[in-house]
Order: sequence, then C-alpha cells, then structure tokens
Amino acid sequence: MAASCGRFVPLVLLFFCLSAHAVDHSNFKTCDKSTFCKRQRELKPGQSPYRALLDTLELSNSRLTLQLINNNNKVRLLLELYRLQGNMTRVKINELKPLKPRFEVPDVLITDPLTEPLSVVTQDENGLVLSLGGDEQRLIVSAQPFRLDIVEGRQVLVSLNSRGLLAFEHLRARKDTISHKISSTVGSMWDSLKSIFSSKSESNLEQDSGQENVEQRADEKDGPIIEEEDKPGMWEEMFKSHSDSKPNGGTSLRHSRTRGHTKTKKHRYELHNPMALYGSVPVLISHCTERTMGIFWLNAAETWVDISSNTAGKDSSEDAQTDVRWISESGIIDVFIMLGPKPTDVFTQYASLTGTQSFPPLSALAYHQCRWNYNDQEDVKAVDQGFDEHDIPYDFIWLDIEHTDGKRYFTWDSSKFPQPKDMLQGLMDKRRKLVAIVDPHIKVDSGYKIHNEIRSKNFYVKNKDGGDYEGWCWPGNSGYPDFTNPEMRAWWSSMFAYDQYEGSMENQYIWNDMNEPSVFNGPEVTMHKDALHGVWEHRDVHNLYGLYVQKATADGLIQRSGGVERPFVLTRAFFAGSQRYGAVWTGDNAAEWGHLKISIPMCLSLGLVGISFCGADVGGFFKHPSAELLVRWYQAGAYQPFFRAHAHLDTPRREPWLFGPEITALIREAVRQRYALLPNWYQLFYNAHRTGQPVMRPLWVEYPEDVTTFSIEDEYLLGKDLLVHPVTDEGSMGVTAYLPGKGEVWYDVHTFQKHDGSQSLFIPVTMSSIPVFQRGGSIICRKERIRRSSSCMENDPYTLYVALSLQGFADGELYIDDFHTFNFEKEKQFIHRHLSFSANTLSSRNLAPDSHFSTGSWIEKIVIIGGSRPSSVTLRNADGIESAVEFDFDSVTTVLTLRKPGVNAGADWTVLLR
Ligand code: NBV
Repeated sequence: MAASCGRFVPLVLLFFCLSAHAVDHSNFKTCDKSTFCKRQRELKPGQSPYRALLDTLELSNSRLTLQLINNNNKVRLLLELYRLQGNMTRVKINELKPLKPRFEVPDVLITDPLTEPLSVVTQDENGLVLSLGGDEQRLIVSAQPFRLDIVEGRQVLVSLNSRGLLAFEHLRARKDTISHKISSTVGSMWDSLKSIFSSKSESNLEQDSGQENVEQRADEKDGPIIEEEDKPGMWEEMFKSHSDSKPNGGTSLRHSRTRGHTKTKKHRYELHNPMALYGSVPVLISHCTERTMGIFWLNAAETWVDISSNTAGKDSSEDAQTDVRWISESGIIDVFIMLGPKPTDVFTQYASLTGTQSFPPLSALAYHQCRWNYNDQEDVKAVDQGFDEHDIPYDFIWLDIEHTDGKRYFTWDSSKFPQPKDMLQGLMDKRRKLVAIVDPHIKVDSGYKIHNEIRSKNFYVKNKDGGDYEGWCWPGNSGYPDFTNPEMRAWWSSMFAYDQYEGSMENQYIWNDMNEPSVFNGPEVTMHKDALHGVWEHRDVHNLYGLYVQKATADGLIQRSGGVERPFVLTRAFFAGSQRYGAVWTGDNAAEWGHLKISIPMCLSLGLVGISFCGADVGGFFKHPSAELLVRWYQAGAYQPFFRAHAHLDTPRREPWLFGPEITALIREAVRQRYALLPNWYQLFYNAHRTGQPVMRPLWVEYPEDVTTFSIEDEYLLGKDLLVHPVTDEGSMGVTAYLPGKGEVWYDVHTFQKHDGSQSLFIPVTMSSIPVFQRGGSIICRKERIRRSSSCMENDPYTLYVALSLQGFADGELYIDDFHTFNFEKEKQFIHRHLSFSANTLSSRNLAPDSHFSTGSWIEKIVIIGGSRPSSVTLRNADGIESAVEFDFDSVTTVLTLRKPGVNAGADWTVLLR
C-alpha cells in the first residue's frame, strides 16, 4: 500500500511500540521466528501473482465485487469495494470459496457503514475506472497485475498492491495427512464447527479429501488449484517449549515493521522498541501540508507492519511516497481508507466507524491515588486522611490485586478488608470513590463461586483438545473466560450487581488489568494461539480480547445502576473501538526521565486513534523516583487526560507528603491546577464524545500547514487552546517551546506574559510549575475554589479566562450537566454555552436550545487578558437589566479582572466594556 504526499509524516498508531530493559527478549518472537511473517517478508516486490478477472465484475448500487485469481495456484479471491459516506473507501478481500469461513472482526464497527453509490466511468481489458463521487475522485482497478489506485485530479492518493506484494494464503487441508487432519484436528472442535459446515453431514466432512475441497474453489477453466509445497511453519510452529498446532495451516495475508499483537509484560518496557505491548489500534495516519489521510486495517490477529518512506527532506509532493506492508496471520483483508482531507475529517471518519470516546463522570477526570497495594482498610483511611491533612484534593483511591481473597476477583481479603462497605461509606461521606481491580484470569478452585459458575456454564476458553484452557497467573492455575461470547459477557456484567459483588457500593469502580490476556506460562506470556473461542482460534481474536473484557465490565457498571450512571473502567489491553468503554493507561513504566518523556507521544498516539482517555503511571511504576522526577511527573500528569499516581509493590511508599513540606507544596499546587481546570477537561471530553476529536492533540492537528509542528512530541495542545510543555529533563532550567500560528499570540497562564506565535522560544522554569500557554482568541473556564474532591466542587462558581487575539476577539464553550449520569444524552439535561468576546462585549449564548438543566453555579470572576483599561463595565442580564461590575486593571500584564458579575452560568448575559 502506498500513499503519496509531500513531506509525508507517517504515524504508526498500532500499539505501544515499546518493550523492556528488564524484558527477556527471548520470550518474544521476532518476525523471523513468526513463520507467517517470515514467509510473507520473503516475498519480494513484483512477485504478487494476482490478476483481476474483469468478466466477474458485479456492481449493485454501492457494492462492487470482482474476482482475483492467483496465477500460480489458481485460487480465487473475492474483492469487494465500497464507497462509504464521509469520504471513505472500503476494500475487502477474502477467499472466494474458503474451506471454511475466515474470521471477520465483529463488534468493532459501531454500525454497518453507510455506503454511497459507485459507478463505472470507463472499462476496457486492462481495467476499469470508478467514480467515487464528487467531481474529482476516481478509483482505478488495474487487472494485470492487480492493483488499486485512488486518485484525486492528477494526484495518486493511495495505491494498493502497487509494489506487487499482495499475498493471501488460502485455507487448505494438510497433504500428507488429509483425513487425519480433518478428522482429528477439525474434528476436535467438531461441535462448534457444525454450523459452519452446515451443508455437509458429519460423515461427509470426515470423508472429504483435501483435493475435493481444492477443486471446488477453482474455476473449471483455470484448472484445479495447484497446491504449492508446504513451507516451514505452515502446519506447526514451535516457540521455546510451546507448540502452536495450526489446524488451518498458514492463513496469513498481506497488503503491504511494527507489530500489532498485544502482549503482556511483567517488566518495564524499553523505550522506542517496536515490540508489541498491551494493545493495538491498527490505524495508520499520514499527514502532509496538503492532506491528512488514514488507513484502518480491521484485523485482530497478530499483525506486522513494515513502513518505508522516501519523503525525508522532500519539499514537494511530486515523488514523495510512503510504502506500508501489512502482514496479518489470519482473518481477511478489510481496509478502510479514510481520505481526510483535514486532520479533523480523519478523526470524524474514524469515529463514524468505531465510535467516540465514552464521556466519563467528572470525578474520573480528577486525581487518582493508586499503589500496589493499599494494605488494608486502616491504610485506606490513613491515606484518605493524609490528603485532607495536607490539603491535597483527590477523587479516587485504588486497590490492587492484594485486596482480594487469594486473587479471587470480586472478593475481599476478610482479614484486611473485613468491612468493605464501611470503608466505601467513609469515602462516600467525603464525596470520594474507590477503584478495585478485577482481572480476567479466574482461579481454578471448586470453592470459588465465580469459577464454578463459569465452568458450569461452559464459559471458559478451550484448549485445542476441547478441555478448559488453563494457564498460570496471579491466583495460580487459572481459567480464562471467553469474553468473545456475548452470553459470557452478559453473565460477567451481571456479576457487578450489588447483590452479586458482595461488599461493593455505587462509589466503587473497576480496573481491568492483565487482559491481553496475560498467561505467565503461555507463549510470549499470552494465550496459545490454537486455544479456542467457540469455533475461532485465539489466533483470530487475540487483539480483541482486552476490548471485550473492558466492554463487559463497563456494561456491568451501567447495569448495576439500572442504566443511570456513567461507568468508569480502566483497561490495560485495548483495540480499535476501546474508546467506547473507558480509559487506558500506558502500563508498567519506570521512575525514569525517559519514561516521563515518552508518556507524551504515547498518549498523543492513542488520542489520534480515538482513545483520548489516556494516562501514564505518575511517578513511574517500577523503581523509586527522585523528588524532582516525582514533582515533574505530577506537573505533567496534571495536564494529561488520565491522572493517576501508581507504584509497584516493592517500591517505597510515595504519597505526596512523604518527601518533605516543599515537595508536598509543589505536588499540591500541581494537583490544584488540575482541579481548577476540570471544567475545561469536562468540556473537551464532551466534545470528544460528541465529535471524535482528540482531547490531547499534537500541534500539527491544529496547524496542519506548519511543517515545524510535524515532529514535535515534547509539547501538545489540550483541545485547541491550551499548549502544554512538560519539563521532562532532570535539573532543567528551562524548555524551548514552539508556539505555533503566524499572527497569533499565546499567553503564559502563570504570568500572563504575551508571546507571538510561529516562533521557538526559551522559557525559563523553576520547580513550581511547567509552561502552559493559552491561545489568544480563546476563553477557558475554571473553578478556583479547590476542595477535597471534584464532587465537592460541582456547584461552585466559575472563573472565565478570556485571552484576546490581536484583533480583540475570543471565544470558548462551557458545558455543565449533573456530572455523572446518562441524563445528558437520554433526557437532554445539560447546559452548553458559547462564550464570545468581540467589539468589547462578552456574551454567553445558548448552544443547545433543546436541552434543559439548571445549575447553581454562577460566574464569580472574569479575567480578560490582552486588552486595555475600560472606563466602566456593565452587566446586562437576560431581562435586559443592567448593573455596574467592579473591576481592576493591571497595565503591566494587561489583565482586566471583573469581580462578581454574579450571573448564573446557564443564563444569557452580556458584559459591556466601555
Ligand atoms: O496488579 C499488579 C500490577 C499492577 O499494579 C500494574 O499496574 C499492572 O500493569 N499488574 C500489572 C501485574 C503485575 C506487574 C508486574
């Protein structure tokens, strides 16, 4: 697959491309050790043998099908092409007549994508040209060799198989042991396969010879399928002591290095290593000054992606090209080409396929205090009090695996947590909450209710021989519920009901860890690929497993509240679409400066592929941070979407007050900055939920034509108006920040100092804060009365920060609802205001006239930055009644402060500066 575009910046957003210092690399496969990847890589450009059979073309209104034939072995593939609404094209390739169905990823697309009519513009013996709608876009299908090109005007945007690398291994029966293979290997999963072979009787299937199957799949005139020699690893693969039986032989496919098979790590990961880690989102975004595009490869099997680009240093789009080769172990080719053209269009396109970020309860956006482990109820109480004593707000305290009875999830260790409800009530009295961990490996123990029910309902993943799959994890010998089974998920969800999950209460939320899934004694520390989920092999569904765990858990939290409350679930494993179910964190990092630094691009990448609710363990999970690193991490974390401190069991305690009063004060200030900005975070998440636009954005998203922004990953934007440059180097005296936007200005939020856009400048720093700038032309809402928790601040008044552009304009939004239920969606109970400043007048206008909600919050202060001293300030309320507003003006900082306008935050009002 190739895309052309001047100064092309390919962003691989597949998974966390990181692994570990302490990781034993020998536990993980390289492409060379993954035989499917090795076979595919051995194919050299130009060797793809496919030809499009133009006489097989069928075109219904919006679906074009065409057969492709492999000239070497005569196996036919079926190509389907769709034009999708919103400037997208979908390309599907499957075997025309596979021996049995190949896996097609369910539950990731939110709906069947809406299509648009396709029409053939021209056709001859060399191929055809389709109109993709609009005047300019065409899809060219070349027959020999098969190739697809999407062109706009004279420019080729995307080409498929332009280097002739398409390869699709067909399902086949093993030659040497055909009957054995079918009767033993397929037969071993006979029950679940029956429906697939519904046209055959059981005995028929056993008698089938591989040759008959083969012949069925070739057209008479092409002759029978020619089976090539088996290549190494086709039918069995060994990795260390693990054997992967491959009942279907090699099934890999490729369309054009980096890896998308989620793995678990027991060690901290290495920086800048493309080894697979906890999650994968098979999306690639390309950006250049003229255009942004995306490719979504919907396949949940192990996937390798090779990328090569000739764009370095190229200024023109003429001959710039990035080549991408996707290699997946099984499934089908199902590719969505998102044609932009702007970054925001690609986000909209991807959101229309996989959904948007779930809208978290406000408290989930506040500060979380976690460690492995808080030891017992007294410990929880002491930490909770510590926050009050040191006047540091927090919303959630977290319990890791040690809170359970012997790692039996949904239970409590009765000696350490004898009265969980008392503990939860104590937190609730302070309007605080708790998160408890629930992992998906289940202790095999006949005295454990959860295990017994899963076993009796036959809900466990099976091993290749049909018994329950068992592996080693925290509880010892463990079973793994089959989360791909909707009945299993419904049952799992029901376990969160208050009468099932004893000791739980409504202020308890959930954390899913180890859901890659992690199997300590499994190949690559995960599940055997030949384990079975119903009829499908783990090979087919691996990258989906974690998504399903989080989905079932989030559904459980919704159901336990009768559909009223928004859930909060944190997950370690994720896939495309995981954004719909909660938050993701970047896993087991370390207390090192490099890990703090990399948290920025890691969360930026996830945000670009829909997962906005991302954060890294503040302080670093492994090792003990220095006080300086801890402070810098709190300061950075306060400006990242998911803000949670976490630490490994073996590390010394590090609650914010354990490093002496000066450090406590610095951490307090960082956390307070987070709480003050919660209204802005809330509004950004509402926007992400509604529109799919990321919360945390690389600069190029807002300044797509400014090439300087393309490689910046040490600073970022929150929405479009706040620019954050964390301090990520030890002993830093300052940072070099790039402020984008010719003709724009940025104001330092701490000093109000004004800087011109489109320049890099050195910003000196002290330990007290990190550089944050507000864009001239924006209005940001804050709450400045910081209390114990975000819930305590719900009805507090707002302060508006109006940062004027050079032309004297500004605008922004304010969003308010009950902060925790679905009533904003179901009952339209919310307030959404547009705030705008122009011609010396600031006004608040209703953006959602159909909605209804009343708030007790009012506007207590308005800070206007970058203007001049007025002679009077008047407030005009919704009834047209005018009153004078007190103000003062600082001519050095050009800050005008309006005191107590006192108007309700949900009302229409205008402030006039004269
Ligand atoms: O449950 C223990 C830890 C947890 O604290 C961490 O956040 C997870 O990423 N968990 C991994 C398992 C063990 C890690 C060494």
